Amino acid sequence: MALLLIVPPGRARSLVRSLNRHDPDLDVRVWPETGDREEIQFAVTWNHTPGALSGLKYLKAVSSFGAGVDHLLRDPQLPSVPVTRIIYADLADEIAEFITAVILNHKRNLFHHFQEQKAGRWSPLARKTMNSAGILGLGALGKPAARRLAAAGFDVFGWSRTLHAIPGVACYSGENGLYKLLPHVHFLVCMLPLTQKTAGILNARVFERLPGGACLINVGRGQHLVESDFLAALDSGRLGGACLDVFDQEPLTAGHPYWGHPKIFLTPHIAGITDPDSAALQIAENYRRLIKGLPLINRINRRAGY
Ligand code: OXD
Repeated sequence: MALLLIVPPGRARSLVRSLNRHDPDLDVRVWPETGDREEIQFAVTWNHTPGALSGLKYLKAVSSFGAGVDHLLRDPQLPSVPVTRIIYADLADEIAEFITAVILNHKRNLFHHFQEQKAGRWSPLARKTMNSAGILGLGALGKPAARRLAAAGFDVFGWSRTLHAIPGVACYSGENGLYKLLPHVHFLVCMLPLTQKTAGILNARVFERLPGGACLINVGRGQHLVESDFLAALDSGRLGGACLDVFDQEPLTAGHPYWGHPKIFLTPHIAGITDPDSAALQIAENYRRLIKGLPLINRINRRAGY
């Protein structure tokens, strides 16, 4: 029985090292060196080439090497086996910290003042009166972010497919719920999984309901955002700024209008970076469970898409 890794080359070595530390008996193979494909029962992938898993006759489960599983589910030849993902408290904390940092920077005009410093100008700006945040997606990552922003003194609103109850967070669900929440939020944070229902959810209908000058933070997926609507909302002032951590195509293509846009702060998908050691712990655990026929941890609902 073997475990196959199809992960970016820069991440494979440390993941193998951590897996071997957690379980020295694991037979780990790194794509494309699969060895005997009939021995592979568990695969861990990040953005694998569609079809890469289809010839694995005895595959019993697949894990995403990350929190999102959209890259797996878009493979039309994905074998019909359980799918899991990597999620742990420190990752949720890291993402909540990133969102809080971006929000506080925007509110306190720190990016502006850094630009002014570079230009040798002394131009003080008072903090913005932006005191509310709306989190789209209240799963394992969204909830801690909502709690952290509430603890930082923001009025926090949350939206999800099914209604949640989180102390200190005004929760909404459904399309009507989304439209009710939007006028209240100065910072709109997308933490949704990418599914057929959420693709393109950040569109003109949403932007026009936000208060003028609101700030968008997207740590979900690039495909959540309708680019033309987004650029129009920035140009009209409906959106006063945005932080994008995720893009349709990663790395973001050279010459893309986002790179030089004065209202966009962009980061290269670093809001939360899967730690190989924490990932290895979960992968090794699920591998053990697979062998023993026990339920897998962090299993997703393939039909729901997350
Ligand atoms: C993700 C990740 O799913 O980086 O975006 O884990």
